[in-house]
Amino acid sequence: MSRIRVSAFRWVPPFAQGLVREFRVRWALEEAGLPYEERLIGPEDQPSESYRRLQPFGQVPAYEEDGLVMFESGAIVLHIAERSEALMPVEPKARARTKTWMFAALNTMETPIQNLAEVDLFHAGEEWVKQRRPQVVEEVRTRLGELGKCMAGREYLEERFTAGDLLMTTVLRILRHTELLAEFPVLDAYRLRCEARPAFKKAMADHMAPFARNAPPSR
Ligand SMILES: N[C@@H](CCC(=O)N[C@@H](CS)C(=O)NCC(=O)O)C(=O)O
Repeated sequence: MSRIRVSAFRWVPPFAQGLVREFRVRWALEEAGLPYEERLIGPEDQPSESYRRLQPFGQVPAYEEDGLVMFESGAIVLHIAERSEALMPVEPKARARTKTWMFAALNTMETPIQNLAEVDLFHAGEEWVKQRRPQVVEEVRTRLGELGKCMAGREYLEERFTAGDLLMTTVLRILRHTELLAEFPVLDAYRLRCEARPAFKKAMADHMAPFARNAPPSR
């Protein structure tokens, strides 16, 4: 069996805990039943030459497997999904649809949702935010409304859980600091359905464990 290693932050502030992108990879590996090790890093590692060889932008996740090095959570999840029926059906059209939803999650949905997270979590209270935020919220609402229509009467984006749902759930979770998802009960129920999966829970416990161990002493 191949030896897989995934980079993760040793510690992040509470607002980011549960949202760091390496969680997607942990969840995919759990769904696929593939064991892995974590490579915990800190701010001192991010600019280092050795880490940049794994992740050119100094971010997490980086993924190592038998001499293969990958970065970008979406590409890594795709790599795992391509050899796991738990994440991607075998039938060619169903595979193409799975990939379609993976890109929709990361491109169409995550872009406006991440914009809102940036505004709220990194720039709260700044003068320009007062002007810009209402428009950003409307962009998110529009996309949630459209996705909600696709999900009406369905349990998953396609006939069964796939890597598309995995990525979509991790994107919808970014809105947890707002009430926006609650405006679309079908989407909130969908998120909860995906989060109830045993693989999600195991991956989340493993994602959170280093933060508890490495929390800075409170001042
Ligand atoms: N598109 C990248 C984004 C990765 C990313 O934004 N990682 C964040 C944590 S969620 C990070 O490492 N931030 C630190 C930094 O950018 O310096 C992916 O999906 O892998």
